[in-house]
Amino acid sequence: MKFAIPFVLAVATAAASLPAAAQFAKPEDAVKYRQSALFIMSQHFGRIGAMVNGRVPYDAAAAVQNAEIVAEMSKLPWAGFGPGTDKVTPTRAKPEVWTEQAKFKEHNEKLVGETAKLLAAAKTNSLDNLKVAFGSTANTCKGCHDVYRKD
Ligand code: ASC
Repeated sequence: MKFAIPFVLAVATAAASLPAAAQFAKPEDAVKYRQSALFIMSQHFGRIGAMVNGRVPYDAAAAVQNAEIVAEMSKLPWAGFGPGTDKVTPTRAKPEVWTEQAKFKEHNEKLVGETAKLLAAAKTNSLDNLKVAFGSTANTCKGCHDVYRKD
């Protein structure tokens, strides 16, 4: 299935503005949703990483397109960690996600802020700016994974 990026972004934006809880028919859907959003985010973040690390040539327009998707996707996974979703397997999420909700939320908000900065950096059309923002965003991913992900 192929969706135009504006459509995906419109859906993502609409979803992000809804209340976080009780939008899923069953907990398994919530888990699939959060894992899917994280997967899409990592694919597009990885494409920026390939440019930043010189594995593919720097393409300013592609960097912006990828960063737009990363920034939108970063808003989505958190709705999928609601009550009851801690019992669904398989998952790499640690129980602390649910027992330390306020701290976990701080990590969520940090990531959303970092990906907005990543997009802003991409729009400057400067590879140097992109490198800095990519590194900072990657550290934010890792900072949460180190505490809340099993591997
Ligand atoms: C990625 C990806 C992550 C982060 C993390 C950064 O591309 O899939 O989980 O970057 O590795 O430290």
